[in-house]
Amino acid sequence: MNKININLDGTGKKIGIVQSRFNPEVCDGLLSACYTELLRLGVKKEDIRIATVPGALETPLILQHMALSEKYDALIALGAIIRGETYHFEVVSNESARGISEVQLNTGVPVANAVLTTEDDEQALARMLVKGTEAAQVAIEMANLVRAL
Ligand code: INI
Repeated sequence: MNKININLDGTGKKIGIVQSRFNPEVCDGLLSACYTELLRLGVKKEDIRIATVPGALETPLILQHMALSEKYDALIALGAIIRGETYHFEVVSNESARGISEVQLNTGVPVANAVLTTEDDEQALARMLVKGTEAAQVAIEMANLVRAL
């Protein structure tokens, strides 16, 4: 079988992160876990660029700019949309997820989506470290997979 192995080696990879500032405690937790994991996987500090945006709805535009710059092997979206704090939870969740998916499909640059959507703060705080760590792994795996094809 000519199956491509999962490759989590981040050596030499250039990563762009877009971090939302809405629900900052959760977003900082996501970033901290994500950054730590990227370093553990072998990405150099100087190869990680971080941009912040006001909220999850602004994230796709900045991802798109990063993707079109051709400077990055993969991108990561970090954010938190919490139902208890918004009347338009569905709009923000759906539009942000749609925009993030569109960026990767339209540009060919992988985007790991770690925009949490939860019922309340407690759920978001409980998930942020795992989600941030997973986002780093997804970004490196997808960057290596795209390169291997
Ligand atoms: N943005 C978020 O990232 N999370 C939220 O929970 C949220 N709520 O609750 O509304 C949110 N709204 C702001 C939105 O992303 C935009 O920044 C705003 O609409 C301006 O364009």
